[in-house]
Order: sequence, then C-alpha cells, then structure tokens
Amino acid sequence: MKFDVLTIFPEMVSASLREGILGRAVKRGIVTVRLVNIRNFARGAHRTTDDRPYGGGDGMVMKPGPITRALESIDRVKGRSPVILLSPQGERFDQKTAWELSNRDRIILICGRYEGVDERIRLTCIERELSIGDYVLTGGELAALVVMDAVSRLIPGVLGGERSNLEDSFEDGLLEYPQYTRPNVFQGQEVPPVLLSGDHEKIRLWRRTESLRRTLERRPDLLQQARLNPEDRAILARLKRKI
Ligand code: 4FV
Repeated sequence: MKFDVLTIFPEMVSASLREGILGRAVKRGIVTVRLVNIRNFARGAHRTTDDRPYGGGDGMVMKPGPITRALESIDRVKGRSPVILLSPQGERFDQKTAWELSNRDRIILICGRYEGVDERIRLTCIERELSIGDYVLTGGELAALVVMDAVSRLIPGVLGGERSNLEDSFEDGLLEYPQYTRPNVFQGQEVPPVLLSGDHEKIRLWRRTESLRRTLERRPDLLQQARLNPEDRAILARLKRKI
C-alpha cells in the first residue's frame, strides 16, 4: 500500500510513521508513505499557501494553486488511486471504509489547514471526502494519520502473528469483548474464571455475550447493521430480558 500525503506540515505526519505497528510496516516496506509539502508548490517571495476568504470573514483559506500543482507533481494514473480530502464535511470514516480502502494499492490524502481549502479544489481534484468525526481539528494531518493507521493494519502482514484483525471491534459490527491479562487478581479484582478455564467453547460464548452486552449498553445503534446469527439473537433476547 502506498500513501501520498499532501500537507504543509510533513514533519507532523512523518513523526507518527516512525513508531509502533505502522512504523514497522513502513520499515518493512509493506506500507510506503510519500510526503508532499504543498508549500514547495507555492509561488511568490513568501510562498503563501493561504489567503483571505472572498466575501470577508475570519480565518484564511488554502489557495487552489499550490494544492493543484502538488497533486499534478505526483505521477499517477488518474482514477486509479483515490484522491481523498480530509474534512468535517466528508462522509464519516468507519471500519467498512477502512476495509474498502485497504484493497487499493495507492491512496492520495490531502490535508487541509486554516478554515479549509478553496472550493474549486473539491470540484477539480477531489474524488472522495472523509471525516473522522463531528468536531473541528486545526488541520487534516491527524485525520490522515487515523485513516492510514486504520487502513494499514488491515493489510496482510502488517499486524503480524500477534494479532488478527478479524476479532476487532466493528468487525462484525459489534464492540469488542473485555480483555484481561496477568495478574489474575489485581487490586482485589479477579479475572472472570471462564477465561482461566481453558474451555474454548465456554470462552467463545462468554466473549460473544460480552460483545453483545457492551454493544447493547453503549452502542445500540450498531445492532441494526451488525451481522447477528440465531445464537446472537437468543443471547440478545436474554440480555434484554435482564435489563
Ligand atoms: C477534519 C475532521 C477536520 C477542518 C478545518 C482542518 C479541519 C481545518 N478532517 N475529519 N473532523 N479538519 O476537522 O477530517 O482545515
């Protein structure tokens, strides 16, 4: 997987690409990230990438020229690699979108700053717009890192042996079950005995029940589109009776 990230703060992005699972994937060459500094495509003595909004108002807007030239500097086959703008006006980024994007071999991410980008960027360059949530960031870089992280961990070989992403939260539309590790008693709190039983069927059933319970309690909205089997429905009915 190859990411091209257009930003005026490349250091902000590269810093997070040196650590953890994403950093290891980059070191192993499973994921490559090319940082394109939009300011390198700005003109004028001060190489400005922003200007005052037409119609007045606070804040600044990113100029269309530098972003367009930065995008044109990338040798790509138009239409082959999605060009994605991170912004609060985008469609909500979720696990399903992460899986979708993980099947692409290349993704181009544009990070806005200030009040956002000139609208003509949307009209001419952007194929998709993604939001990581209904709040306003100071820039798109953190959102780009969220997308790169969530997508990269779905690429074979990135998570390595220690973890499969098949039991993730949202994998089947449910929240993940509670996790425990040693010691089995901590500050007087015991690990649920079933987890120490070695009875894999009992453990599977406990974990499924706890996933359904947690989803019912915290995110009942997810149950509508969750992939539930008859056993899940029976567990849910029992849980609802208890509430
Ligand atoms: C954002 C979000 C976000 C808006 C103005 C950058 C900021 C500034 N991006 N999901 N929420 N972007 O708040 O993706 O340019």
